[in-house]
Amino acid sequence: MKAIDLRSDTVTLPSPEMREAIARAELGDDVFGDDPTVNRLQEAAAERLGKEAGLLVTSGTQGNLIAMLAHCRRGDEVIVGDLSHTVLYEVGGAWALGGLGLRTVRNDSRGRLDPAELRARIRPIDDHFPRTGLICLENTHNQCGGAVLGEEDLSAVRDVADRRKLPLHMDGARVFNAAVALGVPVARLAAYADSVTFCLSKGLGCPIGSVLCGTGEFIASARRYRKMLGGGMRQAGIIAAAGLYALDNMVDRLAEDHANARLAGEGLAQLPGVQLAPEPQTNLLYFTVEGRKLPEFVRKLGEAGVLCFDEGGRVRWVTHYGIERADIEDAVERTRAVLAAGA
Ligand code: TLP
Repeated sequence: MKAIDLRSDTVTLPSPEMREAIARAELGDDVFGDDPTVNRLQEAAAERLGKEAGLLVTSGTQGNLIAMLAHCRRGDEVIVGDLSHTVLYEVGGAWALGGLGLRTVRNDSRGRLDPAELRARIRPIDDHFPRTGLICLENTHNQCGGAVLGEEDLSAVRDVADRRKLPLHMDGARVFNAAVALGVPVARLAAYADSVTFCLSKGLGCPIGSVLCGTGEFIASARRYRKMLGGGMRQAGIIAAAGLYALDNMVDRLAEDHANARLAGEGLAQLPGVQLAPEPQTNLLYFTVEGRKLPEFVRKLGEAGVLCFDEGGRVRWVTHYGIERADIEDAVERTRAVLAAGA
């Protein structure tokens, strides 16, 4: 039985063409700035996002932490959504390594921040308070079901940031999914943020890496923090070659992943007790199953060859390169059988 791995879009394996690009990559020592492939990726990524410069980093977590360090001073507070990946899943790096506080604002069900609530969380200038140093947004929003923040949502937050003269960072781990879902160039979304991290290792199908983009001055500072965090890599063109290939060849196909998530949603919604939570907008699909113990249900799905996670009361399926329409149909049928067997 073929395993259908829906745990994350991070499980994607490089395509034969991507492996070919990796094998052919021209290399140098990137800590000396000598790796031509890394340099090309950083330029291509920055151009694509409409920013001055880019920096290849090891992961989305490292990119977000570097952005917080480079925008803020020790002791500052960073405002983040209460359901953001940064506050939930990045090991508290901002606190532990940066001496930065994370101050949360409620994310609504679509991953948005209410401008009035956001304004109220920004600290007044006062000797008693930490300084607010940065606002962060997440697009697409993982815990909010892969929800897309559109230009209106982004501009509302940008407006608050501008009025309070605060920088805005976007955790755009899946920002290309957002752009494809909206049918706009990714630069349109990136334009609302001073810095953006996007992941190569998720829907874009690369084995490793993320790129942080921003102004030239910001990236120069980010580069120092990357080194401090042990992220100065050497012949990293091996990684960058995959990224360059992905920017040219793996972006438009994200629409297939979105269509597959919708297909999965339609199939699952027909099954007894299954409730989508919420309707999928991109490649992430969350659902609840009434009257079942989820850890047990997810274990039974695994035994049936449908690999996925129980994310605190919801099941998550993620569609990605390597998962075809037929796999989704199969996964829904296997789920139907698991439910019928009473798991
Ligand atoms: N998300 C992973 C897990 O950590 C949960 C996943 O499978 O979805 N921002 C967002 C919005 C993310 O979803 C992730 C990874 C990251 C940042 C961190 O990226 P990495 O894993 O490269 O550090």
